[in-house]
Amino acid sequence: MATGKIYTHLRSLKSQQKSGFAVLADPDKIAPADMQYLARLCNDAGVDYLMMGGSLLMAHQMELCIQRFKTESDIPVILFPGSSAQVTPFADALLYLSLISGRNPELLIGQHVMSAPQVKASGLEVISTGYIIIDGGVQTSVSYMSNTMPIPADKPDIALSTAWAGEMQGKHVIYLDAGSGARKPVSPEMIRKVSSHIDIPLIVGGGILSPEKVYENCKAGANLIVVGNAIERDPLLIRDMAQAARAAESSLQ
Ligand code: 1GP
Repeated sequence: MATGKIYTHLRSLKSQQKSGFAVLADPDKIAPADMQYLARLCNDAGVDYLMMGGSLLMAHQMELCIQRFKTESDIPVILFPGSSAQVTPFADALLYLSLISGRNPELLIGQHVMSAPQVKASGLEVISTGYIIIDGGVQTSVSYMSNTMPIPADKPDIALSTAWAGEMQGKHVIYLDAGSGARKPVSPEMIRKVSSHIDIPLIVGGGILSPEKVYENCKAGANLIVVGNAIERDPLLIRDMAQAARAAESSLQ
């Protein structure tokens, strides 16, 4: 059983049928100079986590972004890496993603072997993640870059079977992702089906645009909601989205 601080929190959300909220910042899209403003918004909204990661990493400013964020906030930073080049000890934790909806051996185990010495030495809390891509109605960066086919959006049984396989392999969390900028986010039906049949925390992201959608997904059983694009466009959404995640949790008690 993993015992890190962040995983313990995610497990407690699961066992209490609660939900948290994470803001995803893409280091290629945000400037280090904007990180302190983002940190203050996250503090005021009671955001649970900042996630950092992207498909490319051309700007090479991720570490600086994390450092700037941390000058203003104690909110833990979780890496959501597009590749092993995005592993840095400046963060607090790492979603150690295995793309179990795909059949690309590099993303199931290859990159993990290559980066294992670096990850071991990093001191990061490692959260083993069964990463499942769901068709979001448009080709997203993640499905193109990973060269894998997403699970059809109307096949919750395949999503559940994949999540079960991940859980039985010992993954710590399952992440259902419609992909950044998805036209259709993961459906509440699929979230409910997967969440109600697994004992590990469920993270959900991709194409979530409104606080109402956050609320609906939390009610369906998501334990952590991740939003990137919508917040890039309108950072003031952070407050209402974080509030929606909290409201859904309290009405479940
Ligand atoms: C995290 O990839 C998503 O799972 C983020 O998606 O940028 O569409 O919110 P958005």
